[in-house]
Amino acid sequence: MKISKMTSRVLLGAALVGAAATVAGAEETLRSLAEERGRYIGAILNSEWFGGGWGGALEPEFEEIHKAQFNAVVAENEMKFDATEPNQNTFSYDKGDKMVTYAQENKMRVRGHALAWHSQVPAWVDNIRSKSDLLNVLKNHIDNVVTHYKGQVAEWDVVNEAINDDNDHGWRSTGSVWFKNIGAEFLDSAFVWAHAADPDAELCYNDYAIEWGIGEGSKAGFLLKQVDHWIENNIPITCVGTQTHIEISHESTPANVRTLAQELAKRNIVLNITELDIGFPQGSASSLGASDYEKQGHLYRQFMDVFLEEPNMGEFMIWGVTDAHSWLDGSQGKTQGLIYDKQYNKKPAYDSLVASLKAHPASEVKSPYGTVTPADTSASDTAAVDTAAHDTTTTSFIASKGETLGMTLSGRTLSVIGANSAKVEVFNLQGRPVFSEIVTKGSVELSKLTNGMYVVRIMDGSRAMQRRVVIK
Ligand code: 9MR
Repeated sequence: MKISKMTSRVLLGAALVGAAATVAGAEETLRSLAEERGRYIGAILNSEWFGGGWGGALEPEFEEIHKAQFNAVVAENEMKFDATEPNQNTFSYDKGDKMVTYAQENKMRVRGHALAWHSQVPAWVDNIRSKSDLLNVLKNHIDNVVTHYKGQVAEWDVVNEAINDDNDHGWRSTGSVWFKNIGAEFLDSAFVWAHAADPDAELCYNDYAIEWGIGEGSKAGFLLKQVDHWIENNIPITCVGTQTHIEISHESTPANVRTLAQELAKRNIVLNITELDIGFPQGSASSLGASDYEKQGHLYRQFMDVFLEEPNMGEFMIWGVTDAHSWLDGSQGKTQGLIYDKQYNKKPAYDSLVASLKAHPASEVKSPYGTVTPADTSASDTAAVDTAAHDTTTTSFIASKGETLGMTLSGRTLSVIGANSAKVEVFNLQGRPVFSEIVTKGSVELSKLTNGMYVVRIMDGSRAMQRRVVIK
């Protein structure tokens, strides 16, 4: 295992706390409130912002709000297959790179969306029929894209929308070049290849309509069985994304998301809300009144309540910022689903999110990214080893350079580098401690842990480091 690179976990935490510092004393925002709670709140980015589209560049308010209110981003279209590999083995990263640069400048976490998806694949892929050719294409795509963004994209939607919409709730069989020609193994392979390309990235299965309960015949019920299959077979999935494109009448969905989160928590899997919008019926905009927007706010709040109360939820991503620019009006028969109106005024939904955040004190909100929150954006430098100073009065880690502390994992033997004696702690993905020992002879056997992913923290006096490991 290489230790000459800061872990993505350090980078992510760095983004969280580093940005919190910049807003200290400044106006309270969704971002500052989420950061205090160790959570991410985000919205899409799109190339229109960077010029062109929607009849021109976006209004300046878009970017101002985006930077102030969010600490996470996802590209609306620019990291999809058709955007990143428009011609075979010719990769195009310009637009995605711009977004990553913007995210880094503004200390935001980046979600990568999406590697294996039936939609938005270029014609050259859709025309391939040979299983082995397609496996090669998918592997090459994942290798290249994930490697390009290694250490910069914290989390990938490795597979997107692969479950059928029909009531049989098997895998999507029509319209998917991947499933039709490869079969279900394309999903397993995609996770394995993404993990090989960036072992520190969180890897998600992302889908819509999994906010409809986990009962017999449900998409989420089918997904849970697949998650069990993946865990049993050491397929490196770490998270599920519930897109949550819903309508104002879908009042049961927040409770369903809670149920799904709790089921996934039993499996050590994080649940993120990845594409939230709550639309009204198309054409209704002119007749909507204050009570309608209050109702929309109430639903937004319930999602935020669930998000903050379930310890294995980490990201709350909204599929847009303002109703002036949303995919809903164009293609979904829905409208007015976001938290800013067309004139960039905050809607009741915005206030509801703030109210929910304030109602959940930071001390009571757990973070799925472990109990540790690394700071200092300088952590994005490639230091010689992962290092951090541990502040014992809080659970936060403060990254510092120039120290040498590291670890290697070989099989189940964890070796400490750069310290004669150190405390080794292992946490599951919910941040719960599962192992703790003072190591005096350089290494420790993690023999009692079940197979899976963990966060290992090593402390030697004021020096500390952590990284995610996979135990097989
Ligand atoms: O918002 C995206 C829109 O601009 C694209 O035209 C559309 C094409 O498929 O994809 C939209 O984003 C989708 C996302 O990638 C996956 N989940 C559903 C989103 C809304 O359709």
